[in-house]
Amino acid sequence: MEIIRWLLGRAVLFVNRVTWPSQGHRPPDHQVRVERELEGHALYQFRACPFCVKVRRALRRLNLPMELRDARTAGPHRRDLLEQGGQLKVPCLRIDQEDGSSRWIYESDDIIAYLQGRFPLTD
Ligand SMILES: N[C@@H](CCC(=O)N[C@@H](CS)C(=O)NCC(=O)O)C(=O)O
Repeated sequence: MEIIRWLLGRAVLFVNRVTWPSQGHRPPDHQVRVERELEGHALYQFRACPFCVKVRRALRRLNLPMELRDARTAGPHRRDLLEQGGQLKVPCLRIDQEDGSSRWIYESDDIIAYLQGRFPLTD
C-alpha cells in the first residue's frame, strides 16, 4: 500500500511539473504590496499531496510567492498544524493576524477561494 501511495505521489509530481502553469502578472507596485501582505501567510503541506499541488498551482497562477511549510515530517510545523490548527490535514493556510491570533483555513477549494478573493491579479 505504501509503495502504491509513493508511486501515485511521483505521478502527481511528474504531471504537475510538465503542466506547470504560467505565472500571473501584476503591475510592479501592486506586486510589492501583495508580497508585503503575504508575509503573514504560510501554507502547510505535503510535497506530493494532490490537494497541495492544486493549491501550489493556484499560488503560481496568482503570482503569490508564499512560504511553504512541510507538515509531513515530525517537527514544529507538523506540531503547530495539529495543536493550533486543530487537524493534521493538508493543505492548510495559516494567516497570522494583527491581534496576534492566527486563522487556519483547511480545504483546498476554500484556500483557493480565499486567495483569489484577497489577491486578485487585477486591482
Ligand atoms: N478535501 C480536502 C482533502 C485533503 C486531504 O485529504 N489531504 C490528505 C493528504 S493528500 C491529508 O491531509 N490526509 C490526512 C488526514 O486526513 O488525516 C482538500 O481538498 O483539501
